[in-house]
Amino acid sequence: MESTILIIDDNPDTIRLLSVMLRQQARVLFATNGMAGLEIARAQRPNLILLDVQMKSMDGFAVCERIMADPDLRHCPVIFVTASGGVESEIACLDAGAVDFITKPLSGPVVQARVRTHLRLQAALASLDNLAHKDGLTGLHNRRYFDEQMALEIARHRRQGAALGVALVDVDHFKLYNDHYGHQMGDECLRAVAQALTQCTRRPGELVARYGGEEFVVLLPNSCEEEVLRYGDWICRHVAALALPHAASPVARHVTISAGLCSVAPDIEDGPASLLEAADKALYEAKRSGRNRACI
Ligand code: GH3
Ligand code: MG
Ligand code: MG
Ligand code: MG
Repeated sequence: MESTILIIDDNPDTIRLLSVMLRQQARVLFATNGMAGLEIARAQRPNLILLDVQMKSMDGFAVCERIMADPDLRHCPVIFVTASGGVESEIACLDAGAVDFITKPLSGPVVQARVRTHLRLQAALASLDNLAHKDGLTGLHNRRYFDEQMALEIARHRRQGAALGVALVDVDHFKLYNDHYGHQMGDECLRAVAQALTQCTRRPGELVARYGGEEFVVLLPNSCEEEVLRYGDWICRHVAALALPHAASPVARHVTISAGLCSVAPDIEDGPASLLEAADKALYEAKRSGRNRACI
């Protein structure tokens, strides 16, 4: 896939020059001031940013600081483009969080070589990040990522005194599914359930992850008991409505899920374990009372 580079520079001549140098290597976007650059970066998620140091309204250091403070952008490498060489300016650029800097006057081969190196590094890091945080079978986030996010969300909800919801989802009689249809079809079924759960996300901040085996977990920020229950009913109905055949199921002729829910305004005592434990108890109740349902 083609890489995207964003050039932020207040001098149109520099933008033109850099665009010509880089257009063989990547799709090039540009902005002529910091604010516009940040907006484009958030919308387009470039693979690399070339950032002018001296700009009128907001200088390159201020732009870089905002990039580094933005969780969605801070993994995007920044190369400063600076007129003033010298040790101090180089150190200032690297201290600001840039991966590299290029000094003017610009040399085509130097710009291309540095950009090539950093695009390669960025791609390698992105693929490592993907391996560390995604589940290979379903493409959902994995448990490691979920645990990290849940700890952050608990801290945030505790500060704000807001209710945080959790749903533990488990496919009903999945062992019988595998026994009847084979492991490969079982994998397909897990992918379909994962996709259905993703379709049921409504708000930004909701996170669906594969918790392990045929279990999924959903983090529902700012959700009270009533909202969490509504969500639980919805996903159970949505998965049942896929009508994936499950001839061996004692519950229905198709694949169903059970969901264990909880919603609390976390206090000092509540860590991830206590919320998950509450959801797990509710899941047990959903299983015990007949499956294909959500309990809280
Ligand atoms: P219950 O309704 O009580 O949840 O019954 P169950 O059969 O779903 O529960 P159980 O824990 O006995 O079985 C889970 C099964 O899920 C067993 C395991 O082989 C299967 N499983 C776990 N991970 C995978 C996977 O990645 N692919 C496939 N195909 N099967 C998996
Ligand atoms: Mg400038
Ligand atoms: Mg299970
Ligand atoms: Mg199960």
